[in-house]
Amino acid sequence: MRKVALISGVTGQDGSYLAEFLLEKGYEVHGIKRRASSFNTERVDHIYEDPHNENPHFFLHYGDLTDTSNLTRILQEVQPDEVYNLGAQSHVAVSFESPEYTADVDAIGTLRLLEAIRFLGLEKKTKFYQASTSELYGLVQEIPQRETTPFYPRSPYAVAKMYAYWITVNYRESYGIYACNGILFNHESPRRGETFVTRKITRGIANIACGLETCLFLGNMDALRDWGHAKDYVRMQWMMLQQDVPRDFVIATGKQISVREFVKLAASEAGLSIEFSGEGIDEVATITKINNSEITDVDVGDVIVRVDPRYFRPAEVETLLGDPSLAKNKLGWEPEITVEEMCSEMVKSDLDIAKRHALLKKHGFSVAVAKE
Ligand code: NDP
Ligand code: GDR
Repeated sequence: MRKVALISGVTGQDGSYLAEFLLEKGYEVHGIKRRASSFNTERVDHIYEDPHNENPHFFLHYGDLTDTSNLTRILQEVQPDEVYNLGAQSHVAVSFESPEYTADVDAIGTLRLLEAIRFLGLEKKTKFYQASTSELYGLVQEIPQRETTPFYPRSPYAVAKMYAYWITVNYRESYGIYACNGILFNHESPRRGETFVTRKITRGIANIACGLETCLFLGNMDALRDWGHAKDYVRMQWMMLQQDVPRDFVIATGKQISVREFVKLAASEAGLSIEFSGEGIDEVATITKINNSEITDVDVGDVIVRVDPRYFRPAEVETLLGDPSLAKNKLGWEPEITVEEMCSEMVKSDLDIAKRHALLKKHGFSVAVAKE
């Protein structure tokens, strides 16, 4: 009998990598996708299977974390061995704009899934993974952060995720559900949403190198993050559900760099040496050398990064650095991809896209370049 997994947020970065990973392990994978006015399955289109095929392994269900009856019906139909709750309004800055919706999806959405497990009597059958976050540490109380570090959330997103963290612990302790939290630090990939800072940077640099944009506008460049690769992190999500006893783990690389350093890394991957100068909102990055003969649309001396205070957050998380020792000691998990390798993969992928867009533009087709 093959195992059955249900993934909320299957159309997102992690959901798509996790679905691939579980399919390779022989699972039957069910994903929840939201109804949208245009296609939103780009990240999973390559694993889509015609449901008319004999013995398909991958299924998509319309659903929403704000809809209790819908979630309960999907769980009843699928009878999953494992539920991965990855669905969320996952953008910290957006959570300040839409705090109530973020709480509904990220906090109460988690409760709805756990209640559905209980209501359907699946407590002994279904294991539950909750996508918790390093944002819980917020205003950092200890460096590096580990499983025992106190939480101090700094955004509506983080506060909602704190509810989700504790309701997961509570349902484990109250009803004996195999439920656990992966406290994941930032993880990225070429599939990262375009408005998170790493992808915004790799995409912006690629667009600049191909003459599609002239300047990248960023917020707080001093922020320090512990950045890993999503592929390493979804492997750990699965490992956490394969233990005898459920437990919460910090997943991180144990290294941190600033947003500014990530910009330098991305520029250098694209063949541009840059230097930062100025302070505060006047800080800029200027090209000092061009190391790639294919780049003809920019010159030495061009300013390609500026600060836009619009991207500052009402409350910022300045520094995050995780201690993944427990995951290493108890599960044998270690990240395999470094931040440099990840940045290189992201820049290459965004350069391919930008080159294609530049070609389209040259031949008279309009190309939308999102600025967020
Ligand atoms: P993404 O933003 O890429 O994906 C989020 C997914 O949730 C998408 O599939 C999205 O659907 C779906 N979603 C959003 N709102 C709803 C809703 N109301 N009902 C159902 N589904 C919804 O996030 P990631 O893949 O990067 O992250 C996965 C999870 O891990 C999230 O919960 C995030 O908060 C958490 N996390 C992420 C970290 C990271 O660094 N990436 C670190 C720590 C935690 P659609 O495609 O239609 O928008
Ligand atoms: P984060 O990721 O808030 O850590 O949440 P994000 O990439 O959005 O920001 C990281 C840091 O970069 C600073 N920053 C900018 N951020 C964005 N998005 N855009 C900018 O222009 C910009 N300039 C500077 C931010 O202020 C911040 O300090 C991510 C999400 O995936 C969450 O879902 C997840 O829980 C956490 O990581 C761990």
